[in-house]
Amino acid sequence: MKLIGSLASPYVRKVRVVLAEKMLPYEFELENVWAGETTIGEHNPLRKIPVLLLKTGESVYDSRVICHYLDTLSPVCKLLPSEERERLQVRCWEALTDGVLDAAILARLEHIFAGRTEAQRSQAWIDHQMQKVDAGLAETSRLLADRQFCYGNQFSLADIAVGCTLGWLDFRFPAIDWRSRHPNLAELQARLEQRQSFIDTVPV
Ligand code: GSF
Repeated sequence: MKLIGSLASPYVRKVRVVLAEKMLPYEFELENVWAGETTIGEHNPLRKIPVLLLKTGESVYDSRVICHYLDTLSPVCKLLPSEERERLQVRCWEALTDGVLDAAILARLEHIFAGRTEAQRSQAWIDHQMQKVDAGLAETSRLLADRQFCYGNQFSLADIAVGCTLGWLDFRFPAIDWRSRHPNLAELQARLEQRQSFIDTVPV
């Protein structure tokens, strides 16, 4: 398998952490989707990373689809429960925390997207997105409460997804003081950051 992605993308990081936790071998190809000469469109018409290329030549996207597929490939470190109702809960965690990322990335793009001038930038749009980030983090913290893991009594895809979101916020939005607002998320993140899979995929 070959994973196409970048070292900074939190969605790609989620997939890399899953691959590491499940001890699945893969090739990693770096791609800058923002460069004019990007060829990512050959594998994903949406021109987004991550993309997983299977040995059959098929391409798989997006990160959630990839992670759910990877979990079926090996019994090592099961990341999604086998019972459908429980799987739904883990998927909801992932949707919530990926949604925080989606909003934060839209806000960031409003600042950095090439071709956008200062005058074209909409503070109202940025505020709209950042409200979602705040509300999503508050809900994540409420759902975690005083538990050690996001879902149930063991490490799952929910923890990986939340950890990648919080790690990316530290990377791109260091001014957001989510740790003092949500000490339980800070504790979760401190535990996650000790895992080798997280250490090996710190965003740069
Ligand atoms: C989001 C992927 C994404 O936005 C997923 O895979 O989970 N729901 C998808 N990737 C970004 C890179 S990043 O911000 O992590 C991307 O490829 N953006 C290129 C574009 O043209 O939007």
